[in-house]
Amino acid sequence: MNRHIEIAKLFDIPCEIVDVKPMGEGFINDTLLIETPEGCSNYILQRKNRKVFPDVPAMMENIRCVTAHLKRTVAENGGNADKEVLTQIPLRGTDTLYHVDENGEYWTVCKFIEGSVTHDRVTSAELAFEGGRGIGRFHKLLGGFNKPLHETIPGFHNLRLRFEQWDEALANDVAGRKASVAEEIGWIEERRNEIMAFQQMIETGVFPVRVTHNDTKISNILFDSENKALCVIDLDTMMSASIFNDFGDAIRSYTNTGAEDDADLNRVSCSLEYFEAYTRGFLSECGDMLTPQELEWLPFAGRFITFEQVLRFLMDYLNGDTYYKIAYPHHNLVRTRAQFALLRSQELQYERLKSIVATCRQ
Ligand code: ADP
Ligand code: GN1
Ligand code: MG
Repeated sequence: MNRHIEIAKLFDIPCEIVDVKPMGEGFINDTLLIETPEGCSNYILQRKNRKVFPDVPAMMENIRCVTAHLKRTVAENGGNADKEVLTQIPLRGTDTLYHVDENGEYWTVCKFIEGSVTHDRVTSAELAFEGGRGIGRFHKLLGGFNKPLHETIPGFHNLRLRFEQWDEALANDVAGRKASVAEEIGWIEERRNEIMAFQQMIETGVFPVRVTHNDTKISNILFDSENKALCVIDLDTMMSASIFNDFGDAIRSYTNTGAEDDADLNRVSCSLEYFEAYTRGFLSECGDMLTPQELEWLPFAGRFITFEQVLRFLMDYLNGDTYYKIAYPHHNLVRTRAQFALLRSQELQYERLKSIVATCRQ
């Protein structure tokens, strides 16, 4: 029997399992579809990336607490908790949300949300608005959540830590690629002070610590068949941090007129139309709960997280491509350049971004 079917059968799935097939486009985990007969729900099987998530049990505990809270609040607000919130499935006869195989690999199962679609990029302002509304609503629903979460990837969006890793990568130059990317290294170094000044503000408590998703790119939200935001997925990186991680990563993803790894840099830019649409959608749901300081710094969030992504892709290239899945040899360098083009576009249009946020606040 297919080994994935055997693993799927360990979970509390109340139907026959017909097949398990690869699906999804994530860079981190392996995602498979568990097919069941007509009339039964399908499921998602995931092998969680142990290198990226050193403590999968703690991560699944975070997901258990967050989804329980979301299901309660969605139901209280008259929504459909089954479609709007991920349902994790435990191992048969237990409440354990993961299986560890003979190689020490971690596996999890959640319900497949039928009728949903995902997008890799924005194709209309309406879609950007909906994405913003979906993430804004997610924050609104989590507003009353006050359980401490495990920090499953320490310092995930902490640029102080990222610069420490960066300095180490440069010093070690393990893949021998440093000399060939001198210009790209300059992009990072020229911005170190400005980025660290913002990091310092975060550390000194100018902004509240919230429950954040930390990976709000467009492929991590399901839309319904009419492209209305349905369910936020990929909850692996849920932790306590600042709102800028979620707004910023979404801006990085939703405003890009090109692909995240576009080889044609002429296609890459920050669309003001999509920026405005996303911001409107986001603030329509959670604008009321943000502080004046958070609102003031929202326009910088996209630059902060896009900068971080340039650094992380280039660092992975310097480290010999050990973190992100790559599709071809210099993929991480292509990603670096494409994300830098997006960062430059945000920098050049920064005054416009600020005035758009100011207008959307009214
Ligand atoms: P990764 O961490 O590798 O990005 P994700 O959890 O984001 O993995 O899943 C990868 C893709 O699988 C998603 O972008 C989405 O298309 C699909 N997917 C994941 N979970 C579900 C679900 N519960 N229902 C429907 N599709 C899903
Ligand atoms: C990864 O898991 P996925 O594909 O949704 C990464 C994000 C990056 C993103 C870039 C845990 O997201 O931080 O922003 O790729 N996730 C992790 O596309 O590192
Ligand atoms: Mg994902």
